[in-house]
Amino acid sequence: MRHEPAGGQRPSYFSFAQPLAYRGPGFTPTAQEPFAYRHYDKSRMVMGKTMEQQLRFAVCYWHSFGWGGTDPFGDATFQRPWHAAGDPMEQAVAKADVAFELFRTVDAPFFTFHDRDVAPEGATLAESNANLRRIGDVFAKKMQDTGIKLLWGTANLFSHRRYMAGAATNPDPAVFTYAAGQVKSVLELTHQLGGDNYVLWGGREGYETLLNTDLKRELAQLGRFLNLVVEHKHKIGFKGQILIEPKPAEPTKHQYDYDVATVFGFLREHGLEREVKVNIEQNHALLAGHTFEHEIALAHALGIFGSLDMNRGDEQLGWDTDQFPNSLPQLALALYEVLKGGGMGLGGLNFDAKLRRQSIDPDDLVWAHATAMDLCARGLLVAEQMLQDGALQRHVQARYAGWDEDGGQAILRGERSLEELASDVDARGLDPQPRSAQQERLEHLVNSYL
Ligand code: XLS
Ligand code: NI
Ligand code: NI
Repeated sequence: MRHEPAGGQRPSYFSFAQPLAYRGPGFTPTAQEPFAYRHYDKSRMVMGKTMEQQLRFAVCYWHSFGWGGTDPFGDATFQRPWHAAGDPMEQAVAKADVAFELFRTVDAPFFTFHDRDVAPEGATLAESNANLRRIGDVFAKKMQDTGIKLLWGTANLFSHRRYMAGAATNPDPAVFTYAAGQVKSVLELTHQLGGDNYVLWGGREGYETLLNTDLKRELAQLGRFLNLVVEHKHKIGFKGQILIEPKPAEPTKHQYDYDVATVFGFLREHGLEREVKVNIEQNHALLAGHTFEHEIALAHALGIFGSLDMNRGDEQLGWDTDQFPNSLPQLALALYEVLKGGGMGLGGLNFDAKLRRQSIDPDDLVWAHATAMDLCARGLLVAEQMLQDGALQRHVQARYAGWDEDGGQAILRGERSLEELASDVDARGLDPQPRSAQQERLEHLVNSYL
């Protein structure tokens, strides 16, 4: 059954009514209404903001509308109408129609895109940028009509063969220059569309082998590039955040933006730690050997938390499988760190997640996003409970209480030398006794909120 959109000439791509409703935890699916939100009650207040404001969900363009379902061994499985032969600009508009239909259906307030997801590459950069502008106008109109906003834009500096040896880190300065031209165009469009962030993911900013790589030069080039982006941001008056998305590897063997800690060191080196923040992705954290919550907590601690790419990896597959999130404990712990650190700010929860390639029905896109949104909402409620109950935080405070006393504070202020501390041991007869860190008890406590 297909619904006709109001006043629409085009039959709807999905079989769900728009937008999906909130019906509460007791909702029972029926044939007429197979899905409703049980937890995502967008106007419900959670720690001083509505759920919609806390979560700031975004649908990404590349996985949901760009990718055809290929994998290293197989061709496209989805066969979307806009993937068929035809005028590329007309196909881009058809794709935008369906994209906005999905945003409205699942009731996601934001979207994200790369330039090449939304508009075709032309024969020259000028032509590619003009194509992007034309789709930008289509977006502007749709955004005005629907109230849907742009969480972030980004430039694809990794698909075309000119970028095979990197964009900013390319051994050829002409490629650096070309990438600069592309980023300028997407940054300006992001600004015009009122985007809250601009993201840089350096998929090819790394190396395959050190045998042909001058690592020192490449890092310097990357720092220069980022400085140019920040300068241009200020020049055009873009008030959003510039974000780097860390990832340790893939497609390159080594990626310079390895993880949050590495990016922070890089930003310090180039004087950008107050200008640039991070967009943290669950699956990338995992590939770097961290948990998602570790990366979030560290970014908050360093003052560079920017936004989140929501997805999940697979325990058996060691690559970026970008699956939709579906583990409540994982989400709750991640959102606990977000709330504890002060919330999402200008960032949001972007579903940088793709369907499995056998999920070929249009409605699979709705199921994937809507069920992930509902689970994130549930995770947020668990995180709220964890914070409001306060037992975890009280435990941590008690554990460090000694540092809040005069002696601990004097050490931290730099008022005690190593000699003074050494003589203190004898003078005070110090004999510190270990105390249990109670991990199992705390894990039990967390499970009691789920
Ligand atoms: C790829 C990245 C990519 C960025 C945007 O692994 O996650 O999708 O989010 O370029
Ligand atoms: Ni991502
Ligand atoms: Ni990724």
